[in-house]
Amino acid sequence: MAQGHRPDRVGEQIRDVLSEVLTRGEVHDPGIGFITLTRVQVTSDLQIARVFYTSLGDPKARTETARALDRATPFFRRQVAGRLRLRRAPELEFRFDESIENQDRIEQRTRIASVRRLPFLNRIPDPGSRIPSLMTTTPVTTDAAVRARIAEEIRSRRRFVLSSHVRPDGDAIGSQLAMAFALREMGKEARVVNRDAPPPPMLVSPGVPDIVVAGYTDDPADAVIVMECGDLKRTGVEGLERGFVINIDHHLGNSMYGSLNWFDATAAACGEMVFDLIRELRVPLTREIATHVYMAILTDTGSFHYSSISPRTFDICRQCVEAGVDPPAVARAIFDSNNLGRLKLFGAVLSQMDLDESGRVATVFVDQKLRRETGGTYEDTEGLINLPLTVKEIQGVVFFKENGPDDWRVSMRSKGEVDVNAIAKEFGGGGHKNASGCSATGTFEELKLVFQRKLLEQIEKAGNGQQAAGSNTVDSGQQVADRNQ
Ligand SMILES: [Mn+2]
Repeated sequence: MAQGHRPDRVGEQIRDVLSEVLTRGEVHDPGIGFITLTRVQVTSDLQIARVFYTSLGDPKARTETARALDRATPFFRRQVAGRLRLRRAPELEFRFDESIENQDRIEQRTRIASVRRLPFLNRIPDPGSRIPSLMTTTPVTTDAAVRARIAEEIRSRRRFVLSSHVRPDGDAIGSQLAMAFALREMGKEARVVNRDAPPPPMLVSPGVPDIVVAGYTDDPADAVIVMECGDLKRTGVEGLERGFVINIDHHLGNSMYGSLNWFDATAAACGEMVFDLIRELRVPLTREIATHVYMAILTDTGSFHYSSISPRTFDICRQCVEAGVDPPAVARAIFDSNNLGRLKLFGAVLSQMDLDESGRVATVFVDQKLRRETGGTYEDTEGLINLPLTVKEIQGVVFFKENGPDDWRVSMRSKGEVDVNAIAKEFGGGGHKNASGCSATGTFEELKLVFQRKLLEQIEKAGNGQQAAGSNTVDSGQQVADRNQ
């Protein structure tokens, strides 16, 4: 492949990059459907690359695919330029491969490949190695395809361990318990293993008593399903890595650690994905399952506040309510179950809130001293960070929690286009655009100035925080983003 003349070589490289991008599910446009790249033809001046593909489906689906590819073209081109280190990547033109002969061949391969279970799909190729050439002639996975694969694996296995991130939130607990109830409906065995106990408001949830709180498991069963967790290490549960791991998540930066990876950043909650999977498994939507899905969505959208909400979110919720969920009861259980220590802690933290000179960046902190005085815990600070954002002028919040001397957990929230994920990434953390976290060391006073400055920079980049009234949008998974540290 390294030989041959340059346009051919570049064509093959482009095909490899695009296959990889598609296979790893980096494009989240369901319109793309189930496509196969057949060949890439590059003009001799390297200006244009024609990317030929086939797709399975009717003419309507084909049109959709063509449109989706059009929309994604700038993204693909950036990927090509970045990965092949080209100063100027060729223009990409996607073309449906009309050759019937080719179509037959592909369909045949599809069948063969699915029997062989495409072992390399959804695995990150070793960065040092070439992408297997087979990949370029194999159907790429899309959300629907990988979900179908996961369903197939679940049907063929009997015992499951379910896990999620440390300090689980509503989406973690909701997704896991919905899945656990669904698996049990199928007559399977499901064990939920988390390093930390569920937060107090979720303790009323049916199924919580079955959660095993442990940092180790010596029995990864027939498969491990990790939901709502960006990296396997973040489960805090050792021993899971010895199992067949199914990774289902919606966090940007998911490390694709599973034997099967289903990643969908467009989901407002991991619970949405779990819902779709349960439907795929044709498990009836019982009240227990529906309640946990609803809880996941309610909490991960900040009670339906955030920009990640889509029509799909409400469609799922509608089905949950039809299945017997009682929304006011769930809301009361989750939001109106504070303890007094938490309320006092909120009061103490907010009374010490600091605003920068612009009045647009708020800083709050909790140290050990404050915690002791109010009798609250760090878990009690959940949700506190969102309160400063209810002030119209405030565009970003930094929340410092003291881990130890000069050692802080830093959580950030922002509105609209203000990107706090960019700041968190500088410190080795991450999350979402409007909700991110990291760790930092230093004195509170110096860190406060550093983060205030960085947030102000992001606010200015986003257009001085000049936003339309009512654009108080915070991304999903915001409680989780705190923990992405
Ligand atoms: Mn989530």
